[in-house]
This record gives sequence, C-alpha cells and structure tokens, in this order.
Amino acid sequence: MNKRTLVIVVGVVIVGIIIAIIVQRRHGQSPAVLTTTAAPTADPQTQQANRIAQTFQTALKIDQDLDGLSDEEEKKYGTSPASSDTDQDGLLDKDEVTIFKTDPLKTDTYGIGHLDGWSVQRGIILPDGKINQAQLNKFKK
Ligand SMILES: [Ca+2]
Ligand SMILES: [Ca+2]
Repeated sequence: MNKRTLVIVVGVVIVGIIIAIIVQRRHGQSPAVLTTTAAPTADPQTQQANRIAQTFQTALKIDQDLDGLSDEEEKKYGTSPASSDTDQDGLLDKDEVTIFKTDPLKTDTYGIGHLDGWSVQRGIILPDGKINQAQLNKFKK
C-alpha cells in the first residue's frame, strides 16, 4: 500500500467516524434537549453542521497535495502545500527532503546538468544525497 492510498484510507476512516458520531447524537437526543439548548442565532443542528464543516476543512488542510509533507512542514521548507512536486523536477517534495536530501526548490540540486528526478532514476543521486560518481560519468556528455 503506497502512502497516498494510506492517506485516503485514513481520511475515509475519519469521515466514517464523524458520520457515526453525528448519527449517534441525532438519535440519542430528545426533542426537549433540542429546544432547550437552541442558541438564539442558530439551531443546534446548524451549529453541529458548522462544527463538522470546520473539522472537515481542518482535516483537508493537513496535507492538501498528498505528498506526505503536512502543510505546516511545507511552510518550513518553503514548498507549495498545493503542489506535490514544487520545483517540477520529478521528485516529490517529501522524497527530496527526507530521502534524497535534494533541495525541493531547485531542479538540479548538485549542478549535474539534469533534473534531480532524472538523476535519481539513473542512480546518480542516491538516498542521503550521495552521488554515484561512476553513474554520473556514464551520463556525462
Ligand atoms: Ca503536502
Ligand atoms: Ca521536486
């Protein structure tokens, strides 16, 4: 199971739990409770719906682009929370910062002359930002 699938599954589970809580509360409340707790500006169901909408908005903002970096982490790295590959070099933002130690804002971190994604695919850039010099020499022009 890849990370995107896992994020989607977790999201579906969270939505299911929220729906179960809503259904349980609606069936558990008596009409007297509904009338005595009503706020002057909005009825309890509207307030509940607003709270649920806020919860969904918060949940959706955790990792908008599903690249594995939370929106807060994206702020820290200066990457776009709306783009999984901010610099469009073929590597996901998270893979750049956690695996290959490449700059998620530079398309050619080590000045190889190719996109970082191209270099990773050919085994030139290795995990932890190591360079395979033999591979690099193979592809030199
Ligand atoms: Ca993200
Ligand atoms: Ca990238």
